[in-house]
Amino acid sequence: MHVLLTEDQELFRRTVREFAEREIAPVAAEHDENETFPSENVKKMGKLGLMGLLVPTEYGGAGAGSVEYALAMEEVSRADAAHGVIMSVQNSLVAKPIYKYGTDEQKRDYLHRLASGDMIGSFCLSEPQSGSDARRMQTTAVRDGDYYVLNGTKNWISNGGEAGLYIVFARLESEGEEARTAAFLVEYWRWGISFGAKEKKLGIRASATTQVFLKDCRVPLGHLLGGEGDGFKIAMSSLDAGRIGIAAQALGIAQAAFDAAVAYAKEREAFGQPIAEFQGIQWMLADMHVRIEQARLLTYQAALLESRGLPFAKESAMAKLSASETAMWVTTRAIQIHGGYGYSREYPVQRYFRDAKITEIYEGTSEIQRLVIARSILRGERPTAAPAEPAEVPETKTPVLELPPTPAELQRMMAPRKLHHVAVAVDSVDEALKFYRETLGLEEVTVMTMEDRGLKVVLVRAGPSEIELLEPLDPEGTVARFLDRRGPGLHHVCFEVEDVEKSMRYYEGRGATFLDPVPRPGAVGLVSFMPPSLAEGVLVELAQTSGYSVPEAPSEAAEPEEAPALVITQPILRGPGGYARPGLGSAPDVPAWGAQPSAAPPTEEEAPSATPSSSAWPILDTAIPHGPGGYTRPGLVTSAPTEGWPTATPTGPRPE
Ligand code: COS
Repeated sequence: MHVLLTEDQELFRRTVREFAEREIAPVAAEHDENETFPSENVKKMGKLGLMGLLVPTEYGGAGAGSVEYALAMEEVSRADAAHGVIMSVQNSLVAKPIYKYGTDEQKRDYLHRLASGDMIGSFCLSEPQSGSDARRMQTTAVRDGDYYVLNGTKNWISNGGEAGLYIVFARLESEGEEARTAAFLVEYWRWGISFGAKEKKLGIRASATTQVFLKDCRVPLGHLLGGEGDGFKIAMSSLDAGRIGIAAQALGIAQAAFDAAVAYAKEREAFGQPIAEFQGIQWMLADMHVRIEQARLLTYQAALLESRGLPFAKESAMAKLSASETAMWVTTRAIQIHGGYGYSREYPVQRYFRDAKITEIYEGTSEIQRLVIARSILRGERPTAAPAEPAEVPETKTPVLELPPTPAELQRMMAPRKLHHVAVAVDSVDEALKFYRETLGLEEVTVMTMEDRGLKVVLVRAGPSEIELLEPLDPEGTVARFLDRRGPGLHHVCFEVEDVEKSMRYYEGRGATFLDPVPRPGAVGLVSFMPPSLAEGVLVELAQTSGYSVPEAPSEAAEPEEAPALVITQPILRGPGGYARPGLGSAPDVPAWGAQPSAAPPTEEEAPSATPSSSAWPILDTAIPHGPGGYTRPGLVTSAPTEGWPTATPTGPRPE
């Protein structure tokens, strides 16, 4: 654990590292090679909270401080510096100045969207003729009624063309007065803003860098950030904080190169031993490590000062100067250690080297950092205070990030925990229970009547799983219809899952469907059914049993009435599904399920598990008035023998 960090901050760092190694590192080379903006990953970063780390929670951000921001920047940039710059511009150059200097309305309008990553931000200060000498900007803003009209060209604009919101700095043109500067919030869709082609850069090639053109671009007065005349100071104070992020970005690049160099040195052999055994390599690695740690201490120092509301402009310049020069130094040596392989684009170390260079240039060159440090030494702690700074530093916290699970973790999480029960549709639960109790010696755990579903349900414990006996009370219910069509037997299998709703969404993503769009209360918990068409004719139930209490069984269910004595007047034979039941006689031909010409088509829930062979089973040829459970079903209501398999769905009240 680093001496300047808390345990929570270390945990936070580990989470970001895991995310970056999983989501960013694997695609970094491809985005670099193709110079493509990593939009998908930006969305994921937004979801995790990285795009709004510095935005207070009241505006939908993570409410983190500068230290967490530095940690996240380092870890993201260790995987890919281009992702790092997208995140740094968003946080320190756009969201933070809006929070610091924006009106309530501006905060409300933009911070939530920036924090979620739905909107990307961009900071437009540099111009073709002014980079380091930022005060010489030529872009103008002229007030015209309720609008400012902006004209000019901005250069090297990170997130250019990808961003939805641009903070544009401009000189206010007003006659007779000394030129003052101002900052404006300009959305991408405003008339008069346009973007140049993507710059062809040496490094951070996945990030978008373009020119931004402003041609008579009208922005409402309410889009002025801070006051008239505050522009340069807002830019400077934003860059002070931004430089902590760039220092951390450089650290991440250096760390990635160092890690690669150590691994390679241990693996690569020369003159009969791993090159890590040579003192020349060892000293290089030692020096690289020391310089990285020096830069890290300076970076954390600047971040700590900022998060405590103390002056930090000099320290952030020192951190950026040190870390960026370290990144160049370390990546150069990392390539040297890799030898010829280091020069090949097959290895990532050359990307680190190319990416490192920009950290010595943007958000103030190394020369500007030296100038800021020297001025601070010679003139005092910091320049005149930035405008409209809030007196208090907002309270920050180390966010607990929730990493989305990996596909393998997700599969493990969503996998059925166990077979919860096998459900059997029966004519009489009491009769069936006799068998389970008396013959198999199993005991029922629950007996309940589910009025709303027209069912009597008994659960019998059988080892770690259960058997669910379903007796229809409602003649129109699905179980009654199931019995009518198929007779007693397997109705469904039920798997226990941790969270049935999440499982539904997960399995839907894998092509499954459910009978209900959302889970419903069932006998064993919150449940949802997959239609039999999915699993070779078997209805599959998912049940979330934890955190769900089974409705109390009505008192009569506690002491179940004696089942009405079964009067078997007909020989017990087999139905078309092969089940044995009273009252079914034999008959030579049974049409197959799908072949019943006038039968109502089985619903998904009651569909048969398999098509029985038409010749295998004898047919119902005599009728009984109703099933022993007392419900009416087709083919059982008439006293006259029926022709073939029943075709009508019963109607009318259930016989008492
Ligand atoms: N925070 C707040 N205010 C600041 C400030 C800071 N860090 N730095 C300067 N200011 C204020 C000063 O206090 C001064 O205010 P007053 O006019 O009220 O006295 C005003 O800004 C001008 O300051 P200064 O005279 O120091 O400005 P300079 O033009 O001499 O230069 C440097 C300042 C060189 C430090 C500045 O231009 C700079 O940082 N340039 C680099 C810009 C940069 O990083 N570009 C990259 C673009 S982003 S990729």
